[in-house]
Amino acid sequence: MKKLKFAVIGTGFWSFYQLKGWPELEGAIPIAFYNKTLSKAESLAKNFGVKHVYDDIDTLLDNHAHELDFVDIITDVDTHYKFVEMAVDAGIKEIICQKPMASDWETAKKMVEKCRDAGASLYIHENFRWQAPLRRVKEILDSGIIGNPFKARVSFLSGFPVFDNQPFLRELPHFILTDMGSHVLDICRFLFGEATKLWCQCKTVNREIRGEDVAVVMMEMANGMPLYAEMSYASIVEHDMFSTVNLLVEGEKGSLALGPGRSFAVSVTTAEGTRTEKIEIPYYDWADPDYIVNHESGIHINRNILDAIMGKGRAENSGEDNLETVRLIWASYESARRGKLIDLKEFD
Ligand code: 89Y
Repeated sequence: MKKLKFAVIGTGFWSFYQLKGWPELEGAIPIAFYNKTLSKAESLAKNFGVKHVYDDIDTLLDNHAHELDFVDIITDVDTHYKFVEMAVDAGIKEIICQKPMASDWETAKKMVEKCRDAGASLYIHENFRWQAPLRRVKEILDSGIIGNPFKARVSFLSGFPVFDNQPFLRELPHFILTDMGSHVLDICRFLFGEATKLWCQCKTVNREIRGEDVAVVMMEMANGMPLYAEMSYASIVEHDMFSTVNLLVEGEKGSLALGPGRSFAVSVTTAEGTRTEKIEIPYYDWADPDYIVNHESGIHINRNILDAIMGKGRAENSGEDNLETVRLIWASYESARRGKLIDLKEFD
């Protein structure tokens, strides 16, 4: 089987897990790494048997653009646009970029437009919706067993010391909605479709960080259903949810719950009673146990993107699709700033 060649742009904390997801699929092989600190790229390159290592992105693109099937951008959010633009200008037609797409709404729109105009496919690596328990939740909702959902709650409540592994998160002027809201709000869209209106309130509980660490978003979905989404890195709760979400969905014929915490238990309650199944997450020696369901989901999203690149299907997380999640993030900040309900038709 021909393996697609790719370059990794950015070899920080997340890149190791992202890279480990690729060999599980056997369809893609990294050939070059870029990082602004060369030593970091070199040590990762040793680990993955990659020969070409750069701290100058222009040289990487000059030397390899002609042979790359795609690039995988895993840098800090404020550099995403720059690297997408450089890859597009170098003629690369398949571009994967980590979430969140960009550090603001205008840049995210510009990124999607840039790729569209150049005929390049942009994929946003928004992996939470690919977590195995959430795929099972979707299957159960689609089966109709709980009937039409009439209200739902999606929660991410955690006190996990996330800043130890990713110190740059402390400095983000907008933290919780860009970092976790990308996941939580994308899951809301994945399970329940688009929202029409939202209201949001944010708080900073941890005084050692620049941005907010708590947000509550109330949405009205296109089908009229109210959806309450909450996310927090300031929570001291019995069942910490890192790094997944908990859910409660109520439908006309029953309800569905995911949780508590990291139990990966999906319970369906109908007039006949409650049936609970535990979703087993396969073991990978490279995955961090604290992030296991999150790291494992990387394999599934990579498979979906790889298939799309090879012309074998549609990628769920295209730039265009993810822009709708980004819209929710920035409409939430706008709502929090103005203390107002936002009509999403008017937020563009
Ligand atoms: O982006 C988040 C994720 O996927 O897991 C943890 C994280 O990196 C920081 O909240």
